[in-house]
Amino acid sequence: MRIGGSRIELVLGDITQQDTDAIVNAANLSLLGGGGVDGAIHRAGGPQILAECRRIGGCAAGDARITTGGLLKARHVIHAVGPIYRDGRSGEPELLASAYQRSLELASRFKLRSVAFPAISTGAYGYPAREAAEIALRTIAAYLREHPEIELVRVVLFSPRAYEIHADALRELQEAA
Ligand code: AR6
Repeated sequence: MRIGGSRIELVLGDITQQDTDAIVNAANLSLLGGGGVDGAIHRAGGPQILAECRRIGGCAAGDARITTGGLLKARHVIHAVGPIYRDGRSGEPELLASAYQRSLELASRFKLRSVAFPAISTGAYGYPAREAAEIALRTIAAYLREHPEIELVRVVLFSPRAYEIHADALRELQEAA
C-alpha cells in the first residue's frame, strides 16, 4: 500500500533477518527477554541488546524503547510492549495502537527510514489476529500520512495464515481510503 511517498509492505518471514533500519521486538514489561520474537531477537542479536535493555530498566505496556541492533542487520531494535489480551474491553485496542505509534515515533526521532514490525501481541499475549491486524495497519497508515520521513514499514508475518489475515485487512483498509 502506498501512502504519499511511503509504503506499507507485508512479507512472510523472520523478523530477525530483516535489513530495515530498525526491527521491532514484541517485548514484555521487564525488557529482559522471553520466547517468540523476543527470544529470537536476543539470540540473533547477541548480548549487547540485553545489556542496553537492563540499563533501560523496563517499559510500560503501550510504550517502546530503542537499543542497538547488536549483531543483527538492522542497526536498532525498538522494543514495544503490547497488551496481554483479556476480553478486548480492557483497554487492549488502545494499548496495541499505542505500541505501534510509540515505536514509529522513536523511528522518526532517530531519523530511521525503514522499520519492520512483527504482529505484536498475537502470540503469547493472545490478541485475536484479525483484530490486531486491523489496529496495526490502521495505526501505521495514519502515522505515515503525517510522517513522510519514514519511507517503508514492513510487517513481517511468521505463518501463511497470519500473512493472509493481514493481506485481507490491508485490502479493506485500501478500499476504505
Ligand atoms: N519473526 C516474525 N514473527 C514471529 C517470529 C519471528 N522470528 N517468531 C514468532 N513470530 P510473540 P507477543 C510471531 O509471542 O504475543 C515473549 O515471551 C508469532 O507467530 O513473540 O507480543 C515476550 O517476552 C506471533 O504471531 O509476542 C513477551 O513476554 C507474533 O510473532 C511475550 O512473548 C507475536 O508473538 C509477548 O507476546
